[in-house]
Amino acid sequence: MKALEGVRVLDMTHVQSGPTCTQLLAWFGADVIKVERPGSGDATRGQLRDIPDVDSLYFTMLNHNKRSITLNTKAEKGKEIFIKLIESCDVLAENFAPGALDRMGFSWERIQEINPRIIYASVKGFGPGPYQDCKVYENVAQCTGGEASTTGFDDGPPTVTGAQIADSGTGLNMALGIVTALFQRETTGRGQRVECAMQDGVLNLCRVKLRDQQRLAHGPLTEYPQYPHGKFGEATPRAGNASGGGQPGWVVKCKGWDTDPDSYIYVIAQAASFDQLARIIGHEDWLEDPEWNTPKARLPKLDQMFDEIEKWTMTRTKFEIMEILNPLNVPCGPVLSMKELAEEPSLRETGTVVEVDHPTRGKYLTVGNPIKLSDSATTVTRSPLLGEHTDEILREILGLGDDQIESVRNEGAV
Ligand code: CAO
Repeated sequence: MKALEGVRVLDMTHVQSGPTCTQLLAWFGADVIKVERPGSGDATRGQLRDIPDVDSLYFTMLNHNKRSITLNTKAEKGKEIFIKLIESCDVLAENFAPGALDRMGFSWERIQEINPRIIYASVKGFGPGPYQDCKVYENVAQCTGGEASTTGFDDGPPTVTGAQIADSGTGLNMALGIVTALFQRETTGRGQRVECAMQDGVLNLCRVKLRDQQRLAHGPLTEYPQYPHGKFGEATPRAGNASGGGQPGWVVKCKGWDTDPDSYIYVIAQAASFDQLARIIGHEDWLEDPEWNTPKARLPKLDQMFDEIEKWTMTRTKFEIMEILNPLNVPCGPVLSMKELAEEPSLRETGTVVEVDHPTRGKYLTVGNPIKLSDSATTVTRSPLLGEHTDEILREILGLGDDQIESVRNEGAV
């Protein structure tokens, strides 16, 4: 039995943030019914296509283990079917532009009237406030949530990150919100509203930068590369590759860096293992030198320290360094390319990278469930074709017969 078996989700999500959430619920065993507009479906089916007329990887990698029904929720007959689906589902998840569901005639009040036990969960770009009506995509939220202003180098522009912290990050938040609401429903018997703003989600992940904003009032941020030679302004600056924690860290070059753009490793020069690090890089002299042998003494010259570390790391590959430094308790991590991650056998073994077969695309790789439950193992199954389960759902959940299905189809509702 899967953890969420018996939970039925009416999935009105599209693009990335919402589908990330409902895919997780599906991986935990929920029956996720993806409602898509007849004809086109989720816009990502056709975006960034690598193979003509085949669902894109963008879509397939976000919609595993779901069923798809096409339904025009703006048509009268479509609304009737939608109401029946609301009645029979535990969760309604959506991430349309603000007010879209209301405009279809389905406000939270109306949804509760139809099914008081339903959990109605939404992702929006912003919470209540001046921007609440805005449409938002990933990088917009990275900019408005504090990520961009704090990422990049001091002398460069604000930088967005390749990790989809706003979309997939907020999807994770919504999944937790839904499961928590389901848990509370066990006691109250009532559903509730779950609202997740992408700006809030990004800011939550930038918590340490708001920490640093407040520390600025009490002096320079000594672990930032701006210290001691550069200037601090009024806001948390961009910290390059400096560690966000209390131990200094930086990305340094490894053997092969001049031809391989990913020949780098992140090294953390934590106090607890500094002696071992100094010895291995050939700086035993630092151990007795008061200019170097305390964290405080090293702080104003972290750039110099990492230059010395780099002289050593440039003589070894990133994997050799991993083998050498870890036994010395020096935390470090090779910069792994997507190619290396895709080929890593241990990630295949744990189901974090999975090969999936698709009827029109063939085999492709995806990222499986990053959350492993011992009693609810995840099996990743392919994403549905557009409307693949329309008849099945109309029959099974609405109890329609062949003639009725034919009739709603002729009306253009599905
Ligand atoms: N039947 C009938 N109509 C449907 C439908 C269906 N099954 N599914 C969607 N529609 C309609 C919607 O009701 C909406 O109509 P109105 O404009 O008349 O209300 C319309 O399709 C388009 O929906 P949208 O406005 O959400 O889509 P968009 O492409 O213009 O905007 C996005 C996309 C992502 C910017 C917007 O949905 C948004 O801001 N969502 C919230 C934030 C979010 O999740 N962003 C992350 C996206 S991932 O990068």
